[in-house]
Amino acid sequence: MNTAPIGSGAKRRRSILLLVAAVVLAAALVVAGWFAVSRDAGGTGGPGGDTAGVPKIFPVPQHARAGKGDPVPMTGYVYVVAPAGTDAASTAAVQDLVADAGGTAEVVTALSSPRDGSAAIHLGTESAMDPVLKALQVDGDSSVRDALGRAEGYSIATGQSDGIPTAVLAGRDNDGVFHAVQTLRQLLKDGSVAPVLVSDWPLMATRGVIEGFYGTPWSHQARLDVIEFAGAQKMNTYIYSPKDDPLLRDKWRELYTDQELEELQELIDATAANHVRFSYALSPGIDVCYSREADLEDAVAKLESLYSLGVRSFVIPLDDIATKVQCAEDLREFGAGQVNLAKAQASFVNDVNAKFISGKAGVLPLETVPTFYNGSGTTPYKAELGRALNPGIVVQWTGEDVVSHRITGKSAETAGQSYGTPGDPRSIVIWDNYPVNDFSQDHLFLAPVIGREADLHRSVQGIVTNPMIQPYLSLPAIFNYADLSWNGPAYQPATSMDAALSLLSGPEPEVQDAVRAFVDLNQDWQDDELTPSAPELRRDIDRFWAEYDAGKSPSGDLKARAGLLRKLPELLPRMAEPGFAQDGTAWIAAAAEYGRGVEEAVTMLEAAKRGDTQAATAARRNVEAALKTAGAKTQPTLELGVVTPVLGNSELAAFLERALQRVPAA
Ligand code: LTM
Repeated sequence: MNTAPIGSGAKRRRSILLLVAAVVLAAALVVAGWFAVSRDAGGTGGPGGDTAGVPKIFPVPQHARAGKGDPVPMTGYVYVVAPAGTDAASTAAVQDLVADAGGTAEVVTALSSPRDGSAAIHLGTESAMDPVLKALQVDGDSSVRDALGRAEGYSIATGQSDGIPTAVLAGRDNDGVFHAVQTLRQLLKDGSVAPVLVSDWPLMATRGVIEGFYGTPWSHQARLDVIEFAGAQKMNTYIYSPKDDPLLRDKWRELYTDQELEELQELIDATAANHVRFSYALSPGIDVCYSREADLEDAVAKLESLYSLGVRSFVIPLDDIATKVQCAEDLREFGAGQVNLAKAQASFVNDVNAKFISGKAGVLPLETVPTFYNGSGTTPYKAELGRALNPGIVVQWTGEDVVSHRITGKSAETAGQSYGTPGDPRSIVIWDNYPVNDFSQDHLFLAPVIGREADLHRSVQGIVTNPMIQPYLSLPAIFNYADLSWNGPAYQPATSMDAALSLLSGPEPEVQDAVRAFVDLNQDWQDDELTPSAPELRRDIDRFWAEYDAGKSPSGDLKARAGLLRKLPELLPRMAEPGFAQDGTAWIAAAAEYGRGVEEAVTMLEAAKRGDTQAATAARRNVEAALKTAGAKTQPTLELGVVTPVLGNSELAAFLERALQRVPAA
């Protein structure tokens, strides 16, 4: 499908990000759960005292409390104090924030004699920020020390320094500084930063997106947009692994053309600017001969070509391939059977590790996806892989199932043991197959991420989401995963989803309602207990029939919802993220048609009740026409041809059918 962007990326993205402050206010309170399965609204702010006046922040920080003193104004003259070596992207982002707030930013490396009426934002890493933290009297705060002692941690404090209102953004490292800026964006409200003390760090080291689905790979622009979105939500990983990119799989030996390298370079640069690591995944398993020197050399040459573009993270996925070795050399060297497949794969991946990864400064540990990548219990394959694979190599694992409804820490721990050796469990990254829809390309999965245990960070190195073929429709789930992986115990699915939808919708109330009505129609993810299909619509339909059958005049909720659905094609393109509507064109058109059909069905039922056969017959024809149009095949796919977009569990079609049965043709 066409996933090309609408409008100018940077401008559009900025407008989305500026809405964060409005978004976060929309979040409601909830009860925290051991499992992140609650669909109630939830809270944010983290422990650590009074949060009155502190805007909601997503991902929920570890500590956030109201600070002393006055807000720091951003509407006047603002010094952006960035000592030499401060992350350039963070400094530029702060400048933009000040400009967007209506202020004038001057970037300086140190502050002396600030002008009257000015304010300052200091940003930089720990030691450079120490004097300001001291001036604001938070240098001894235990939460600040905690944050600045952890990778990617940061603290934001406000107060008076050098005689002017001041905010400090101190990071443990440059990633931490960048994360602090993302939080600052959410703290900025009505032109000033509320007095706060935020101390924050991620609970998972790896947080991100794996473009790992079958179907049309994302467009270049979509990748750039998702990477920027992920960085703004404090994710740090984008794994480039689309199944239908021939140069990653079928033609894995082929090197990229100069033009392809240029495009990749742009992506790699974008990830760096957004403090997201670009991880390159080469999948040679389709026809690799694990013991053939030439194949090893080809794999290393391909990885080298990416290394020279600046990539420092690599994966060798071996999923969805033959479950036995395929060439005569491998049969001779390792023998047949799954244990020997594990031996052959471990030998190949170890060789890539030895020949390519080891000895290269700054390259992260190699990752692989085993051919048997789900289930936690031991098997002869896993035991052999665990024994033979270099212990430093990380395994990606999908949970107990390929698409796992629930993932627990216990199960992840067991998987670590099964893919490791006794006493030395392997480091696991969860490849989470939600909201991926390649196995159900007529559906969209817009339900919040649920069923992932809040304490998963204790058992795994990280989690990456495998998204839908539709990049922009995947943003709500990506937002959820960012929250879940940063601070699992504070993650509340409904609250996080509500914040995501507000952010993506933008400020118009009618658009916000329309987005939620559309999202309600696309909740149906395999397990009705976890993700009840179209709950709001079902409530309105049930109420309609109850009232109608009782001879009462139906309350109108269903009709109002139908009217909103009919207007979706007009309303959803007005979202702050217009890619959402473009991705969903076929589903939106079908929903609008069903909306029209429901309105006609209500008219038909009412006409029939009062004995107006002529009006009922006319409306009946319209209902039939809507059913037909909504059921048309309109969604192109890569391998399945054009399919009918399905909404939820077809509740709308079922309602129309039921209404038609009530009013037989005259
Ligand atoms: O999940 C893994 C490791 N591999 C594939 C994915 O590429 C695919 O997107 C998902 C969902 O269909 N299932 C897989 O087996």
